[in-house]
Amino acid sequence: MSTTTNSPTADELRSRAASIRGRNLQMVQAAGLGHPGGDLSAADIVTTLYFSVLNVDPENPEAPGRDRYIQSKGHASGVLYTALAQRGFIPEALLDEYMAEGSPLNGHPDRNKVAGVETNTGPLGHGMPVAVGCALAAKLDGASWRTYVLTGDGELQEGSNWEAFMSAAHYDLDNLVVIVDRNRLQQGARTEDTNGLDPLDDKLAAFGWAVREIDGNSVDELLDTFAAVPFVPGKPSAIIANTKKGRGVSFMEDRVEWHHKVPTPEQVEQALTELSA
Ligand SMILES: Cc1ncc(C[n+]2csc(CCOP(=O)(O)OP(=O)(O)O)c2C)c(N)n1
Ligand SMILES: [Mg+2]
Repeated sequence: MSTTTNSPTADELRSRAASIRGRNLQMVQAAGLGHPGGDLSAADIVTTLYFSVLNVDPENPEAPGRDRYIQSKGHASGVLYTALAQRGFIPEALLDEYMAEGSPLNGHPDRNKVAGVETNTGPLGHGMPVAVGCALAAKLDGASWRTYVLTGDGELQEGSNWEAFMSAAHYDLDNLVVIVDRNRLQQGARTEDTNGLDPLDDKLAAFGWAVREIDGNSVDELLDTFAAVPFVPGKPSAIIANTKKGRGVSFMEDRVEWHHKVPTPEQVEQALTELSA
């Protein structure tokens, strides 16, 4: 099985992330729907995973030995589909049909419709439990593939995550990595004003995870951190990825309304100019 892509440099990954952000925003604008803020906060994480970390093969998306990437924050389907298209899992032209009637590119990813989508997500709080099941299955099989799961931070207010965190440590799942997109915003509010998560590192450590906190919009830090997995042998690895919602576009960054606001064509043009600078 091929891994990814001739080991791109950090600069190539940054260019790739900018390209994914731009195409993602065009897609949201054309659809008139989407979650651009959470797409853009996660763009560096998703790009680094698909283009440098995950052992996946677009020619054989269900290869048994592949790594599993589960995007629990399924509302950020825009960044997932754009990455899958640029990585060769789905035709790039399909992005023009994002959320159109009858399109396989639903607002929430569907594994039965889109090659490379590992599990259906969208209702928050479901990715972590599924990821624990995947990682436990690999361990029971003696297989070497890993499971990576991306959650939102507001999403961690769902109790199912904490049951999953607990069982991952119980089963010593050091083949499991959670990346928390810690953009500090959820739908309509800041996380710490809604149901605070801090100190998140201490909470995850208390649940038995090895934790690292990084700049989740830094490709360099992401590369270093993924290379260090498992952080502690025998423990699942948690990456608290401090990001900005709307990252890369000045008028979107850290603005709560861009959770699901749709840019105008003029705003997309401005965004593309900023992203290519
Ligand atoms: C169980 C459930 N409740 C509510 C929603 C509606 N919803 C979609 S996104 C979102 C906010 C998610 O915030 P966060 O996890 O921080 O995501 P991000 O900031 O990365 O977009 C909510 C409440 C949902 N999808 N699922
Ligand atoms: Mg958030």
